[in-house]
Amino acid sequence: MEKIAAFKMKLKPGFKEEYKRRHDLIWPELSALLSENNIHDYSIFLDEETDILFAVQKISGTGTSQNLSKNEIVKRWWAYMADIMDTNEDNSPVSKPLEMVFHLD
Ligand code: RM4
Repeated sequence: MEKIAAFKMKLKPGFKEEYKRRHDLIWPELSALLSENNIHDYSIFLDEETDILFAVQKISGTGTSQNLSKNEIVKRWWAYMADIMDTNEDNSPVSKPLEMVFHLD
């Protein structure tokens, strides 16, 4: 059963262009991994006032993109992104799940 998941992350100040550049060049193996894990329609928005990144994605598997922390491709991607994002000890982005409060099909 497909559902919409959202979460927020935090960008380091001043890195909007670099963040976009890296994501425009997202690794094909990461794209493929997300698709294989039934994660689609994945968008990330930036609130420039707070540097908060708002991520939304459709999921129909067991979890979101943030639940793939055991995968080597994800670990490499997170390490690559760690210099421009707020991260945990393991380089994973600090991510907070967000509750859906409205949805209109
Ligand atoms: C984000 C963050 C997420 C990842 C996307 C592709 O900056 O690293 O965990 O799923 O990129």
